[in-house]
Amino acid sequence: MDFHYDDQNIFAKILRGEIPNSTVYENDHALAFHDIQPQAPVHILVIPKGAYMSLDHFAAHATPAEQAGFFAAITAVCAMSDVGSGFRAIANTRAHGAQEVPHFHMHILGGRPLGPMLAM
Ligand code: DGP
Repeated sequence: MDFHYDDQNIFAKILRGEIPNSTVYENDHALAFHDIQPQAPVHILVIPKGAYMSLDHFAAHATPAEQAGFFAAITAVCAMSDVGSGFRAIANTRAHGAQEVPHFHMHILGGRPLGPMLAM
């Protein structure tokens, strides 16, 4: 797989401070912020600070420290959000996954029953 990263994507601009965001958590390797178009009472995006375009790119090439930092951010976001009754983590990937922003991000959705995984 040829993972091409476009550094003009909107999340790269957020990481460079060119566009504001509503940060909920940050560490050396990851940033978490509220989705601008929330689809549930909890809708937080967790992104790595490194230049990875997708989950499979991140899983294949991120360092152990980057991967640990990313999952520490997931842990923190879940601990500080209303997701004790459950949540959904989604990583839309490339065209068939309907990925709009080509910087790896995990959606954390919760705060209400979310229904079936896919609309048929
Ligand atoms: P997707 O790439 O399809 O997994 O979803 C991208 C998500 O990013 C979508 O739910 C809306 C959100 N989004 C797009 N632009 C911005 C932005 O400028 N700020 C924030 N906070 N979220 C954004």
